[in-house]
Amino acid sequence: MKTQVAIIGAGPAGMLLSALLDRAGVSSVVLEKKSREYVASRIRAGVLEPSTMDVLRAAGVGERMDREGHLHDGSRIVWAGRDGFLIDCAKHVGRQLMAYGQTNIQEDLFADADRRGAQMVFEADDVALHDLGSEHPFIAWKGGRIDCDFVAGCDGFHGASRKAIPAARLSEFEKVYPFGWLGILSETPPLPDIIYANHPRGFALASQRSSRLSRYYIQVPLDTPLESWPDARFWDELKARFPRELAEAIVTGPSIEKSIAPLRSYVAEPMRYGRLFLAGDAAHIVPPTGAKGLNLAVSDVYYLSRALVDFYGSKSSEKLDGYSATALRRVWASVRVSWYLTNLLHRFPDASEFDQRAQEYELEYLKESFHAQAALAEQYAGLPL
Ligand code: FAS
Ligand code: PHB
Repeated sequence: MKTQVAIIGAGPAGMLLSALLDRAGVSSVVLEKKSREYVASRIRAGVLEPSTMDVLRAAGVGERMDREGHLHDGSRIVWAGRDGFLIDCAKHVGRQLMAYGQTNIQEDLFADADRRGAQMVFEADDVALHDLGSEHPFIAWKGGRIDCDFVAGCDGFHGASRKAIPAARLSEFEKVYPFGWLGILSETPPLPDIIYANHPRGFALASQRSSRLSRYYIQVPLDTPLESWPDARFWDELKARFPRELAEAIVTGPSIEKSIAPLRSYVAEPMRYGRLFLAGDAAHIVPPTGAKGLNLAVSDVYYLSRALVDFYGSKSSEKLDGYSATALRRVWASVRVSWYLTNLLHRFPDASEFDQRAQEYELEYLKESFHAQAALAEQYAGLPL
């Protein structure tokens, strides 16, 4: 098999790259380790930055998002039993955010791929990357071989791509947080806003997937067994962390999905090795506190697709040579604000009452200061592409 770009991973980064390249006449093949059903069933992100909406529309997969997604002026932060403040992106940035689940985006990307007859290989075992330093790299797996000009490593944090880069050529920056997020999905009407809660008992988040599908999270210790959180206990703890009038408005119901995700910040530099380009979680991970993970995958793919199209269109490799530095500027901006919000909103195991007070007074300052809110809204909405 031969193609111009071999894409490893059929998550949002890989499938969006396939769509953008196809629209520009650049051929690609997507190689995915798991089954299509498995990839399509994952419950993950839920909040889209304005630039993500723009890129999805440009890729021809924004129609259902615009029809079914919910626009929000921003997300709210509450603490100390009060109604807090809105991170008002509409006011400070002039753009709204979209609540639309990554699961839906994955479905939309697969439906688009079927419509355009995209080449995808699922359940590809033992994917290995070869000759990345040459002009003729290739990918081998149990089912065959793909000869290509470029390899896009879109295979997530645990994928094969980043591991194909010699350790001496990679700088890694990591911070692991001493807690996780226990998330549930329930077929209940959500609260109207996306709300982050700082509470001495721990962080909580109220979000949504549709008018009949709610997504909630609470911070839990890292060694928490999932079975120690029956639904009733989850709902009690979630309500205990929100101000009373919000807690009373939460509609409870049976969970249809429940899982615990660890939190880490991670960046690998550079996001390129020879003819291999990393995009999305393959290159970086952020704690979901800033709703950045999926949005960064989209911005990486926007930059990488533009660089590849330039190479094939005008034979210029300038954008390819600048890809890593360009993507990393936006990556580090998102990594920093996600780290900042994680420290501001969570109760660390070794936190004292002083630490809690300091968090609450930083929140008071944010509530009172126009400039502080403008700076936070600008970062939460995501820097322009
Ligand atoms: P993905 O991990 O989505 O996709 C990578 C794909 O590569 C997968 O399908 C995988 O099977 C495949 N793959 C792996 N190894 C391979 C190999 N060797 N060969 C071939 N294929 C291989 N972000 C938010 O903004 N908000 C959230 O609430 C949120 N919650 C999350 C919860 C969990 C449990 C996880 C893991 C992530 C969460 N994220 C969240 C981040 C998430 O949305 C990612 O940022 C997003 O999926 C990144 O997309 P990709 O880079 O495509 O990576
Ligand atoms: C979600 O809806 O899953 C969500 C919302 C905001 C976040 C993280 C996750 O910061």
